[in-house]
Amino acid sequence: MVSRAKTRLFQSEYLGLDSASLRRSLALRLTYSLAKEQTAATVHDWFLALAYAVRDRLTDRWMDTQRVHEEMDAKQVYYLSLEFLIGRSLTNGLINLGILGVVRDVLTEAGISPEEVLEMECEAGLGNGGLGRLAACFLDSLATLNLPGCGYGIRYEYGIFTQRIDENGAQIEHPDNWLRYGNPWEFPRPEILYTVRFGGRVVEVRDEGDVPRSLWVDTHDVMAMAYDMPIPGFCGPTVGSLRLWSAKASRDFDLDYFNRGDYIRAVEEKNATENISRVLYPSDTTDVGRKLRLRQQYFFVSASLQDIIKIYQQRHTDFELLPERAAIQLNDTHPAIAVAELMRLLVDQYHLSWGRAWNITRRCFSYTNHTLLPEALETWPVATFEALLPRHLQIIYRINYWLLQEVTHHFPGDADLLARISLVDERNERRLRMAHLACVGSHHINGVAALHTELMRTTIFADFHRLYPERFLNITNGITPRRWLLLANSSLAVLVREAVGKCWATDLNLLTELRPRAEDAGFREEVRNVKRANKKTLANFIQRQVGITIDAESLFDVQIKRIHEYKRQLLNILHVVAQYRRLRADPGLEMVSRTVIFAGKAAPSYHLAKLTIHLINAVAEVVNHDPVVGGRLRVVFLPNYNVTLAEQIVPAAELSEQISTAGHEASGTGNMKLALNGALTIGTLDGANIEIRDAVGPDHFFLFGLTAAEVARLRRDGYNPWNFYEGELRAVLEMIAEGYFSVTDPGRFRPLVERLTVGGDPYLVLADYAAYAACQARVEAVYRDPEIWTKHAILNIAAMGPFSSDRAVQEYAQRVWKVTSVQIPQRGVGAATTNPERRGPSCRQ
Ligand code: 26Q
Repeated sequence: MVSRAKTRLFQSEYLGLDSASLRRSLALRLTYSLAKEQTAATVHDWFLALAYAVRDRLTDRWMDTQRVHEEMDAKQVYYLSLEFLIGRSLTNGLINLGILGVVRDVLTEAGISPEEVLEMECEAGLGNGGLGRLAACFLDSLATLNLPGCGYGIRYEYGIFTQRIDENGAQIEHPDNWLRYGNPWEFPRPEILYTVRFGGRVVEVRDEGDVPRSLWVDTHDVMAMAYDMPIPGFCGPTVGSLRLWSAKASRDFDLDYFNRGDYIRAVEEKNATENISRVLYPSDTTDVGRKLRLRQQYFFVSASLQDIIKIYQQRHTDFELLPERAAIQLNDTHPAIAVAELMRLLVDQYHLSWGRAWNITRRCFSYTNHTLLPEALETWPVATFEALLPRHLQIIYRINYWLLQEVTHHFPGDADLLARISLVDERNERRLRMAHLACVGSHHINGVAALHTELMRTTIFADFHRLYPERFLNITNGITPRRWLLLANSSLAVLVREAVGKCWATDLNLLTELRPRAEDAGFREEVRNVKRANKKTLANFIQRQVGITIDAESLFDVQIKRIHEYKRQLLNILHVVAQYRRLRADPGLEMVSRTVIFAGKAAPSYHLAKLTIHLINAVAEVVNHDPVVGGRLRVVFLPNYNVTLAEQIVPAAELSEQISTAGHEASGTGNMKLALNGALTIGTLDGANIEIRDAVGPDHFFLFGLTAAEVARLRRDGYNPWNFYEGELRAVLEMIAEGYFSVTDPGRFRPLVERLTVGGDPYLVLADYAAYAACQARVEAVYRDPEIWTKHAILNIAAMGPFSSDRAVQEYAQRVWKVTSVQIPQRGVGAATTNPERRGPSCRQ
């Protein structure tokens, strides 16, 4: 065995953070990992060589982190999520190691363009949107705050689909084959392998002590194999982990067919089994009753819990202490089956009594809800569930029995309450309510913004709140300032550092020190210059991507998010059409020149969302080519919205569209990213908009529209969109319905107009239209004065401290998980001798 001291010596020689060490690493990696001469290396080879060089420098810290956590038997956070929308890792790794600048120089000296190299990376798009990106921001914060923890999810072979726009302007989905060229960030762990069972039946037996036991037999077994990714903290010693499971057919399963001589059948079965981890479901509402989705959920939950227990058992024999060593967070109901699975493991496998097992289980889990939309609340038909997980169904029934006993005890004689709270929805086809399972099995239940939590307490979970009021709490979402400011907008980051010092990236509340600078004309000028440069960069990008020439001096008005009716991209595009009509009616009209930028994916089966994309592109086609407009209005739909694209758009945005129907957007996090980068928000009183507005002050936020209470009242009293079908709005809707933007197929967009009229306009687009248009007029007036606009922008940035994911994660750690940070000794020798700068404070940049 080589001692750790010797290893460190090796590291100090080879894995330094100075340019000489990095140069040597790149050369070694090109030769020995890629077998390429420098002269023959492709840009992608350089990308891989650099990724390996970065990875090597994270690995020792990563192993230290794991060893120290193990030695200390530290309580760990296990973040269970079906989605982790990580994005690219290379720039993030370089920044967190503090070597982005050095590496740029090394590559440039070698005649390689650093930008081209960084562009080679395929992003890890293992999520649909906000919930998945939140999981990624939280992992970044966990590591940066030195909190012991690990994410668990699925290593999808195909992430969220690649969106292309066809020549007509419609969305086409392509598979996201992100692993095609290899993934330098993952460490396959073929030895970390668990069996996950499906199907079969349950037999009741008695063991040697005459104790009744349930045996789950005749199952179809799938193996879960671990792939680990390092998650570097920012300029600190901790490197956290993300463990993703991949499905592998079990060998026995194959052999059955092989032995019967059916080779083809054996291969087909193997593929079918491994389909479990093949693809991410590209929907952000329930893909109802999809069996594969339930398989995915149970697959990753079972593997993760087995892993958590194995880790626990390295130091403990008695399960009593499990809740003191493991805090398991359920990211929405997608992993809620974990409640039944932990019970099964404790009772069936480890022979704990039901009562003890339940007590332990309940103290391990906590649950975050991310949506109030009824169609997004997961339920499974009992029949589907029983076929796949018969033992879990029994366990859920037993949990339900005790739950209903408890309800009866506290609220005797209330049959309606029992029916509402039951884990089984008995109306129509019997279905299991996963949110109820998550609630009953968790010690804390949180919403993701103040309004959302309040609505949870008073609407969807009102009954649970009555039963368990102490379990409910709010933790407003946050975003990592490292990726969303330091990485995405380095020139603004430089200004911020000059103004408030270098620690802002780990102490975002320091941004409040920018407030007085709103009055400083010189600073305003600098902020404006940064924004102008970012806008030029985005304008060039748009030119290259979609061939549209835009005026870099125009107002960059941005709506970037999943396409969904409640997010109301239609409200925005209706207003664009209205502006276009005004220009046609009065070609000499004086208006602020605007570029309205959209990006976002629609679920492949969500027809109205896809049609909305089509409409946006159709309007763009007409508006952008009409000489009457003369550059005063441009509409751009940027295809394939993902983390990487967001990093390009966000720094250039000036107006942030957060216009969901009040009461529908649980939190939103794009709103935070845009405000942090100096965009002003036009928004409703929904989700975290409310808290953002409170933080920046009402004078620096463009508010419009009905409140959640007004929305509820209007719906209750009978909302009639025809009451708003008049004037300019009516003319706009008629233009769309009559085929102005679809001359070859005049009826194409009629379903959208019908949805807003005869269809009842479920998200109150027409009701809010007039207020929105009036608010946009106020936006225009303010934009005419760049000094005032910039003042508002600076005050927005200054108020973003509370929206750091560090604050959010810190709240979870203290209020929910009860975990504390663990100091990992800084690697004295390795890094420090070669780069004395690394001894500096942890917030060094
Ligand atoms: C469920 C069943 C079947 C298939 C897919 C799904 C599914 C997948 C993803 C359901 C929901 C999601 C994602 C939801 C989501 O992203 N919610 C967003 O979470 C953010 C983080 O809390 C909030 O900021 C957003 O407001 C919320 O919409």
